[in-house]
Amino acid sequence: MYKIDKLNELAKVVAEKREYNAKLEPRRMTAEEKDVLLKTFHPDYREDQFSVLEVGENKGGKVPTQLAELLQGKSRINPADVDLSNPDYDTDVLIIGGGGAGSSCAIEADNAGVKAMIVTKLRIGDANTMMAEGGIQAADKPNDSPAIHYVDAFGGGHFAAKPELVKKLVTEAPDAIRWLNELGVEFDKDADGTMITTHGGGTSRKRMHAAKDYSGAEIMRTLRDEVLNRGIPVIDFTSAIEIILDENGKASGAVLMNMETKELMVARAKTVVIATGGAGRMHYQGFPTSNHYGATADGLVLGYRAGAKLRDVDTLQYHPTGTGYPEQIFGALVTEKVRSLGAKLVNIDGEVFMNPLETRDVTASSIIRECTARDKGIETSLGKAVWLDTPMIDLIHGEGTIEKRIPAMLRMFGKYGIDIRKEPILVFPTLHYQNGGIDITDKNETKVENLFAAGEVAGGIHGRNRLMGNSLLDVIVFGRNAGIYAAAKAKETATPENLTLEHINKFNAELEEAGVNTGKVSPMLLPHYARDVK
Ligand code: MEZ
Repeated sequence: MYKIDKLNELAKVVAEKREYNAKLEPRRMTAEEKDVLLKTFHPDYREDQFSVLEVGENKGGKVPTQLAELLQGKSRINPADVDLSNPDYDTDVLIIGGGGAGSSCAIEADNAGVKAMIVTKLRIGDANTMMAEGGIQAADKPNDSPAIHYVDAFGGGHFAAKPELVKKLVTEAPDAIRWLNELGVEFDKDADGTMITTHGGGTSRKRMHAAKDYSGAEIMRTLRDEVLNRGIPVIDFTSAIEIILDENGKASGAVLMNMETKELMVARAKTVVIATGGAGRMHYQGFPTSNHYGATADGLVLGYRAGAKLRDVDTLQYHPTGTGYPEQIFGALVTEKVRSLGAKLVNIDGEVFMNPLETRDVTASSIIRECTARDKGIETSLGKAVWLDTPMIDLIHGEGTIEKRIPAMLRMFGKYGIDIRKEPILVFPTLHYQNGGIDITDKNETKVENLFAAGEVAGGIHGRNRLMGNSLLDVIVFGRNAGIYAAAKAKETATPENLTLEHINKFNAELEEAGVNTGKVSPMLLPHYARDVK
């Protein structure tokens, strides 16, 4: 039976070995070792948790079972009930999603001189961007280069990403940092103004730029201010529930739903950008999540029903260090920066069981192995976990480092009486990121003409595993590009006529023909434990 006193007792073992462990340099695993580890312990390899799609562009493809239920779910609307002849909104670029990608997109579309409009089911900034902690990668130091960043990111993603997307990600990274810096993001800098950079798992150079351990919140604050200061319209508490096409199958707007009144509205647009973020709140395989409340895979559903193709959606990222204890913050993110700063992962015997800066899939799998097959986890009220020896940071870098570099972590645990400067913390993997998504070109185009995608909802950038700090980077690089390309396309597109939702009838007919009835209505919009939004 789990007891707090017992935990405190076990933590003493970690303290006793701290000095010794701090000096250890655990070896990296070989490629073969990683391969076996992943196949045995990574949740992506649990075949019983996946289903094969029976309709749509990815027919025959494997996706998590909960996602299959939504992708093959019923629309929230009967197309016959929606009057498309008199749109409530008319714009050039309709951006679905008010996170980092949607906001960056809106700013660039605005720069291009077109009318852009954001629609978001919660409020602008209520997004995974806001939740990102540790930093954003960019190879902008003399010892680094986009080519080295490319090798890290492409290799870290098991060579499964689209090379042209990785190239774009890394080559445009330095400019993304410059852009954010000029917009007003308060990056950590040395006294001479040089940006402070650190390592992340799988990076061969220190290229993680951060604003303490609330980098995403700082970036989102800046982007949100910029969108609002420019007067770009933001329709909040309003979700997009279907993409509208025109008679030629081009994206031409979206059906919107007011989240409180359930009133339906129509937004007509020359181009549409899906920037709805991820899927952590699907809690695949019963995992807790580090994600924002609205991360329910909506964009995948919107895109799929309209005819877009998905890729790599059978691969999810379980961030190795979700909070394992206490209950109030179970699954909340413990930033990788904690490990970048030197804290090591330790088992019940006080043993450092791996190099803490292996890539995330490998680290998560090692922790799962420690807690299952090796039975070296620490039992809490919530299951097993391993130690992350946070006091090691001040031991290595000097007193005050934790307070200065990871104040949000100090505060988050401090609220529950845990002083991470003095005590190790308990961690276990948490559902963090959707590695795949809507298949895009290097111009953010989907398979549906005039339909673009950006940010976590887009696939192909990270392959089958994403490195720390490449997500904040992705939302900026591909968010900005989406704004540029969607605006350019809007300029050469006439106001769409003959809007239609016939593709929904067709999709329903396909489902019926295949005998698929998942009993789910989609997009989901809010987690299953939210107040009913049906
Ligand atoms: O990119 C991320 O997911 C990130 C920066 C997370 C973190 O550990 O802080």
